Amino acid sequence: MEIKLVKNILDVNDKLAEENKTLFRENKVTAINIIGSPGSGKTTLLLKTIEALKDELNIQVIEGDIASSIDAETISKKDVEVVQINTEGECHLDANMIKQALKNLDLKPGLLFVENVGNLVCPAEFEIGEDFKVAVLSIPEGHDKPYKYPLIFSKAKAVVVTKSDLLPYIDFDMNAFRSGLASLNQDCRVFVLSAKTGEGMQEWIDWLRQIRP
Ligand SMILES: Nc1nc2c(ncn2[C@@H]2O[C@H](COP(=O)(O)OP(=O)(O)O)[C@@H](O)[C@H]2O)c(=O)[nH]1
Ligand SMILES: [Mg+2]
Repeated sequence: MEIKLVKNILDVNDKLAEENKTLFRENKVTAINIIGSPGSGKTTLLLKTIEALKDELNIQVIEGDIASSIDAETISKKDVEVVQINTEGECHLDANMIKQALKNLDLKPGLLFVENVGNLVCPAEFEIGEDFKVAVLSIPEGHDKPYKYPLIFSKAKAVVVTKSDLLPYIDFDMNAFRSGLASLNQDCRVFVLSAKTGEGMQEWIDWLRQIRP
């Protein structure tokens, strides 16, 4: 009985996610669902990405947090359109939340970044109509995360390994990380970068310039 209920919830979610996707197609929007732990560097990565691309592409942002509008306020300082969703306890964004947020966004052809609630588990389970999932993993979290949280690493189109400036101080085994990821997902791009120093950012930016649904 309980299993049936969970399946129904996901069925309804998937239907709404398809509606969101249709809206993205109609408006020539590439939607990117950014998923990573709290503090992994998602907002900082977005800020640097916006700085690099906003003169050549329309960029819009949906921020998901359990509470507060801190991240939306930070993003709006970059002069891009941003909507904050407060999930009030839910550990992930779902398709209905995105559908409601889209009522407050005047979609423009370009990139829509969705910063999901900080969490490596639940956000991976809920489609929101995105074109791609991008996982963000910071060096201090450790190289074992693909082994422990396989779902997000198997679904991600790309993994951004952030805070590479901390590599000299932390025992992060890049080979172990890469082989863990490769065992789950052979087509995944990996970007190792520091939003702080700018090292490795160019490759990520160039990838964003050319990705299309
Ligand atoms: N050393 C270093 N710190 C970073 C980097 N990116 C983000 N941070 C810091 O990590 C903390 C969390 O970053 P934030 O972007 O808010 O993470 P979020 O919770 O995933 O959105 C902040 O103190 C950032 O300044 C980085 O590339 N290198
Ligand atoms: Mg954030």
